[in-house]
Amino acid sequence: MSGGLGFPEGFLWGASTSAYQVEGAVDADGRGESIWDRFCRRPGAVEGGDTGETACDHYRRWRSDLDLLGELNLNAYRFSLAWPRLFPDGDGPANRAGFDHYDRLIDELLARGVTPLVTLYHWDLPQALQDRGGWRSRAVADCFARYADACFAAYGDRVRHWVTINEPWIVGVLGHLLGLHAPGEKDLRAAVTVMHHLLLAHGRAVQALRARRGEGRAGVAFSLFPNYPASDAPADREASWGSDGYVNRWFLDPVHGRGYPADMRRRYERRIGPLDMVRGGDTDIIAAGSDFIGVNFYTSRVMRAAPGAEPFGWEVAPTETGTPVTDTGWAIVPQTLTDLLLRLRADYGDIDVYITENGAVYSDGPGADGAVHDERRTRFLHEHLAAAHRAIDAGVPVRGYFHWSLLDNFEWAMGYAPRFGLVHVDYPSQRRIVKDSGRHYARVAAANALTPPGPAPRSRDA
Ligand code: IFM
Repeated sequence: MSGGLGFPEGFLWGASTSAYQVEGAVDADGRGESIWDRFCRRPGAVEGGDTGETACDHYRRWRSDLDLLGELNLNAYRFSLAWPRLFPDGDGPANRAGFDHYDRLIDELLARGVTPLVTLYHWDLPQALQDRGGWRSRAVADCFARYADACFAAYGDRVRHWVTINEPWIVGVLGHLLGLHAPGEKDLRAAVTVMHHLLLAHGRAVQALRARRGEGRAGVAFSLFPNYPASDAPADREASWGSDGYVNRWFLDPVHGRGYPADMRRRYERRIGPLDMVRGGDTDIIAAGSDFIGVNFYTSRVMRAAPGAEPFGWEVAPTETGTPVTDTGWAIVPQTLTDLLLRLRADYGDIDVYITENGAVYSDGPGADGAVHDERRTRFLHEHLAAAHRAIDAGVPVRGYFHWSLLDNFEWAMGYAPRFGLVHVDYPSQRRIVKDSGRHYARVAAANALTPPGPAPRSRDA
């Protein structure tokens, strides 16, 4: 550590994307259909009828997008492999053109001195597997293990960092309980089954990675939300602890060797009966030995009791007046990231942590001078890096930070309106403009230290 607000030597400074959100080119080079291609065609499923058909055209523009990483001085890039590009039918013959695409991308990253952090599953399940039951089917966890192993075989000589599954809670709850994400189901039992199979898939993939005896390291990127009670009332404290079980412990505990938390098991059993999707030996597979915790952090939850509220009789309390929020209304309380990181070490030990996502929606676009003065994102970024730094100072082994996102992109059911990028994308022309926040981040990454957000030099078109 270089002292002051310096970060540890070798710290990974990165940005994240995911295939369906940026690649476009959904019919190119033999790619198969994904559940998101299908879901986007469902009337009313996505704001404005948007789809990932073109997105940021990253599949074709990836080289110039890597130039942007250079402009931001980043030494790491997190992206996901599109399963349907590699195995168009999910589990059938491999698609050489798909494998070649990521081969080139990985080689070019390494040639530029950028460490790839590769996500295997960021929500674009091959539709052919959905037709066989999707993640509700235990067999899909086996398909995932074969897919993961093929990726380890193809890229494991160059890729050391693997995120197996991105945000199993979101896949379960938004995709299978609330129907807001693909495949659009609304059934609590399906959600719990899916979440279990995702964790099983993670464990099976880790076993496959270990069997190769290489240097690869793997972890899950969890969507983590620190929870706080709205008051000292026992019912609110119970709501906060229960919510922590629902969104955090249900995933962290089994993956990190503690098994499913008993309080949450009871809650689910009361609602859906026996959890017979969890078979003997599963929890050992799930705990097969992750090498790091991936933290996707956006906001925290202040919880209060709400008898009758689905699914467990609690709700998120309204954000207190005066608390800053993003343009999607998510409360910004950076200290809660420090709390979360400290808690991970207290509960799960000295395991490495990567902040695999952190970011905010701000809709600022180019001004009259052609630059994007997204002062609020710069502040958000700066305050969250300071929060991570406090945890590092207290001894939490945070090894890297990946901002969500490199580019404005397809924000799932919300379409293209929410903008998360360090780089602005003008979708009709596909022109990129590095935002002021990106320039601030570039200075921090170059210094490996948190420098004060200064006046940004004029942005130029990429
Ligand atoms: O865009 C998503 C990403 O795909 C998963 N994590 C949260 C981001 C912002 O909502």
